[in-house]
Amino acid sequence: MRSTTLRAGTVAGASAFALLLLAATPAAAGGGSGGSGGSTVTTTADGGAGSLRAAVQAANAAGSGTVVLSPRTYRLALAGSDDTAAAGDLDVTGHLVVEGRGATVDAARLDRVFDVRPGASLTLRQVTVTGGVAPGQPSATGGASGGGILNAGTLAVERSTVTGNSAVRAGGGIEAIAGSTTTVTRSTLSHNATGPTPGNGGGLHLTGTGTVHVDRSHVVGNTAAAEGGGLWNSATGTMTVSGSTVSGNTARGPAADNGGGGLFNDGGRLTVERSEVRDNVADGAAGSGGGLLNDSGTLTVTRTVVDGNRAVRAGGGIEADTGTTTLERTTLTGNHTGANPGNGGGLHLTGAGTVRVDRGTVTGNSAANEGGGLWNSEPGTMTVTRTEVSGNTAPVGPDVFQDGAGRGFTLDGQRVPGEA
Ligand SMILES: [Ca+2]
Ligand SMILES: [Ca+2]
Repeated sequence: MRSTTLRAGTVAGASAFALLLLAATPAAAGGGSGGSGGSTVTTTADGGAGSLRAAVQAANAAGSGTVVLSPRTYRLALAGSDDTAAAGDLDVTGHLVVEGRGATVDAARLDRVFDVRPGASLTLRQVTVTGGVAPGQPSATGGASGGGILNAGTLAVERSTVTGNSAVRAGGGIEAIAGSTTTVTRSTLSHNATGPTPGNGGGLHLTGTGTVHVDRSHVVGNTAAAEGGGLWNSATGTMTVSGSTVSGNTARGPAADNGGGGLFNDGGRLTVERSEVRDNVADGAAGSGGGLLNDSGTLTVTRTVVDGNRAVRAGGGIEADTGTTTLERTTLTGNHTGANPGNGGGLHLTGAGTVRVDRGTVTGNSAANEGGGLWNSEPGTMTVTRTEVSGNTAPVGPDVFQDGAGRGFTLDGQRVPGEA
C-alpha cells in the first residue's frame, strides 16, 4: 500500500496546523483492519476537511492510522453523542496512534475527549487530554465515567498528560471497563475529579476484569468523592504501579470503608513497587487509608515510601481490611490519623485480615488515639519481621497497639499483648 508522509514545518511552531497522517490514499482507505487511513489535518477547527475529527474518522474507516499533531490546542466544538466520532468525544473504533508532539486536545466540557470502543486501540504520545466531562447515566459500561478517556479496548498513554477532566461516576481522568488493557507510561494524571455517584478513582478507575499498569508516572492532585483519589482497582482487576509517584490526591468518602486518598483496592490485586505514595488524604468523616486502602483484596507494596499521608478514622498511611496486605522493604513515615477515632498512624488493620511487614521502616507516624505506628484488630494477623518500628507517637501504644484479646500481632516472633 502506498503511504504518504506530509509533514508541515520542521520544529515546534514553525508551521501552523502541522498535522500529519501516515495514511493511505482515500481510494485505498476503508479496507478494514490492518489498513492505514485518515486524512491530513490542516486546521484546529473541529470537523470538516483537515480536522482532527476527520482524521480519526478516516482512521476508523481504514481500520488503523497514525495522526501527527503540532503543539497547538485542538478544541472540540461539535456537541452531540455518538460512537462514530461524528460529534462529541472522539470515538476510536480501529487502531489509532496519535503523535501529539505537544498538542492539547480539549473537549471544552462538551463531552469526554477520547472513547476507545471494544476491540479498538488508542496510543497517545505527547498529548495533553483536558477539559473532558463524562456524559450519560452512571453505568459499568462507561456512563458518566471517564472524563478524559473511556477505554473499553486497549489504551496506551505515553509521555502524555491527562489533566482537568471530570466524571460523576468514576474515572475522572481515565475509566477502564471490563475487558480492557490500560498502560500509562512516563505520563501524568493530574487534577482530575469524580463525584458523587459514587465518585471513585479521581485519576483512573477500573471497572470489572481488566489490567492497568502505571509505570514511571505521576498521579497528582486528583480528587474522588468517595474512594481512590488517585487510582481505584476493581474486585477482579489487576493493577500494577511501578516507579511512580502518587501524591497530593484526596478521597472524600465519609464511611469507614471509604478513603484511599492515593489508591483504593476494592478486592482485586494491586501491586505498588519502587514508588512513592506521599501527602494523600482521606478526609471524609470516617475516611480511612490516607495513602492506600486495601478492602478485602491482595495488596503488595514493595520498595516504596509511604510518607505524609493522612486519614480521619484510621490508617494514615495504609488501611487494610480482610484480605492480604504485604509490605516488603517499604517505609511508612510521617503518616497521621485523627481523631475519629484516630488509630493506626502508619498502618491499621480492620477485621480478620492478614498483614505482613518485612524489612521495612515504621517511624515518625502518629495517631490521635491508639497505635501511632501499627494497629492490629482483635481477629487480625499482623506479622512484622526485620523492621524498625520506632519514634511513632500516640496517647496509647505509641509504636504498636493490639486491640482487645487478639493474639495475632508479632514483632520478630514476640507477641504484642492485647488489652485483655
Ligand atoms: Ca462516544
Ligand atoms: Ca462521539
